[in-house]
Amino acid sequence: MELTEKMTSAYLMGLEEKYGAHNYHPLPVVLSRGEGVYLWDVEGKRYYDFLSAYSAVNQGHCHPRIIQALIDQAKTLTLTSRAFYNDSLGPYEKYITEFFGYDKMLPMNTGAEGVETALKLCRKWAYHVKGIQESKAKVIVCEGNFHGRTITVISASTDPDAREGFGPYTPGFVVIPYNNIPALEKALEDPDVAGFLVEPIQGEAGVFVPDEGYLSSACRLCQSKNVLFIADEVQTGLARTGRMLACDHEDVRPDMIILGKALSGGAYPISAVLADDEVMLTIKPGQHGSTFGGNPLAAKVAVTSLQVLRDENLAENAQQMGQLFRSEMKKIPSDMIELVRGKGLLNAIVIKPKNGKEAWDVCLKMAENGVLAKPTHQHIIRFAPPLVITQEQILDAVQRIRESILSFA
Ligand code: IF1
Repeated sequence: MELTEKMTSAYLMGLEEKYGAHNYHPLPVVLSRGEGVYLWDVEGKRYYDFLSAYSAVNQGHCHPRIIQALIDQAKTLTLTSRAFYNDSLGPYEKYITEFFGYDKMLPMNTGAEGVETALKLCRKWAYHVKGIQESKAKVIVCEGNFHGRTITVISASTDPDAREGFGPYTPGFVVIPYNNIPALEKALEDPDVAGFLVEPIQGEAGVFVPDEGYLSSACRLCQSKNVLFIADEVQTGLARTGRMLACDHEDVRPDMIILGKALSGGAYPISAVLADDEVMLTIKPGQHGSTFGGNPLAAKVAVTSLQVLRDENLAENAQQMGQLFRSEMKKIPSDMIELVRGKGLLNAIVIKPKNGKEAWDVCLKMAENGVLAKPTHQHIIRFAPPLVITQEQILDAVQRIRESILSFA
């Protein structure tokens, strides 16, 4: 394709600089095509995608079956609103509730909306089932959490960038340290606590994997205090960590599960909350919803996205390729790599700055060498490729990462 003035990376980055809000600081790469584990920029350079749109593209970019489902339904019926029934939502609800083993599912669009929905269900359940006094319900959250960007969700955040300057904040959140059972035990002594919202692995905080047993102990403690254990699996779910849900590693069955991102394979904003009737039926007609929630296009795309995860054994592949990735990364002879951690194909390295070079510089060098990843916080680089990645691709990508890091020696 002839690169006209209009198509260069520089020109396109200039457009965003001039006409777009500056709410991100992207790596200077302008992408124009994706397929499987690969992305191409406008100049035609190919990259391994080691971010997967923050784990929304677990099935690989533009998965043929997902795209075909999108196209077929897009030509048929995209949106009816929930003022009427449609022929796709019921089958989707049946499929996903049987897939994960829950009574019901409430369909939304973004992950943050899924978290907001879970918080509203938790509060309704608190007042109508647990018997907490109206407007007194509290939800426990963890330091370092990331659950989205709405004002209520950032009211639970401890990250200054996510929350400063957006007050006044939604009350009712109790913050405890992550991966700390005694702290949870103490917080659960408050009879007004209705729920514990937690990421099975803290993604944004830097892929913090809690101690073995943390999730199961936390879930048991919540059950003993009649408090809802709410797992935010928006990033860790859908095969990313080597099991269909990260909670599956400890055989934990949360009272509520929040899904998003890869629920559509990156083709469309789709999120979902799963719960049993005691919680789900506390919300009555007219008390919650959204224009696009549960639309026929999302329903067909979500079912196909889940089928692909299962048919292609992507959790198993994530488990195996993740182990290979971590073992190969640990062989890189560089004191810039302080540690390698993660589960399945949700991994991160902590970079020790060297000669003034830090994680951002490593990511720029990796981009030069054909691997895309981005720092989370200043010194941590998250590596999360699509779960369809092969052994050969892992080894090739690690070699490029190795060259990039050793170039700072
Ligand atoms: C951004 C972070 C990741 C999430 C969990 C809910 C949501 C997210 C565990 C909300 C979304 C995205 C949001 C995006 C970047 C990315 C991110 F860096 F922000 F923190 F992945 F770690 N729960 N995470 O990770 O889902 O509303 O975005 O669909 O806001 O910069 P959403």
